[in-house]
Amino acid sequence: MSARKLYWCPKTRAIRALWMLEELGVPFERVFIDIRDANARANPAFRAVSPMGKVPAFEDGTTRLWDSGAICGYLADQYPAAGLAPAIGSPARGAYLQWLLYTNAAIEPAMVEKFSSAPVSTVSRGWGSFELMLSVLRDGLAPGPWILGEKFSAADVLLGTSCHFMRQLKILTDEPALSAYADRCEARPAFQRAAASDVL
Ligand SMILES: N[C@@H](CCC(=O)N[C@@H](CS)C(=O)NCC(=O)O)C(=O)O
Repeated sequence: MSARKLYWCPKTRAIRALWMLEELGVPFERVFIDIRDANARANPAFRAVSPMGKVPAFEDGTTRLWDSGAICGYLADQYPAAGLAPAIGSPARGAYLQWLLYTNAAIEPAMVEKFSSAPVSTVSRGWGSFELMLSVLRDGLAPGPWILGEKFSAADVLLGTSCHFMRQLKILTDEPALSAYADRCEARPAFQRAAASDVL
């Protein structure tokens, strides 16, 4: 039994945590939670780690996290030797944090907007608009190959899964640069191991 437990359900945002753990090669126990089953979501051990009853959630000894961005950021910092986060105090740290948070702060709300017919008010919406979110991401990735340049980081785990999901949802059309980025992310052996094991 590992001190590290990942509460997971296939084909969900939990693949971000899976991919990250594959990048690090850290052992962990995987606990399946069927998010479509109210009884499974009510499991007290799960709810103690994930108050919103959502996956992924991650337990590491007494540390408990229940957001994919927080989990990836935490793991990158816990295992600095893997080099998946610029060190605190390094000039790249700011850009890293910016992009690490971009998925949950802007990409996901913008994806919801894309699927809804609500009128857009770019002033009051933290994510601007779907088009604005995409253009900022496109510009950020222009130097490439990764969001911080030559160095792959935990921010790419977040952004890469977002591009992967947007492609699956067919809302990443006519975006050759973002598509090529998604290809690069999906070609990483750790992503492939995570995707291959993202099944029951
Ligand atoms: N911001 C959270 C969102 C997690 C989330 O909404 N997960 C979905 C699956 S992709 C879930 O568990 N839904 C179950 C429910 O809300 O009942 C994260 O990024 O981890």
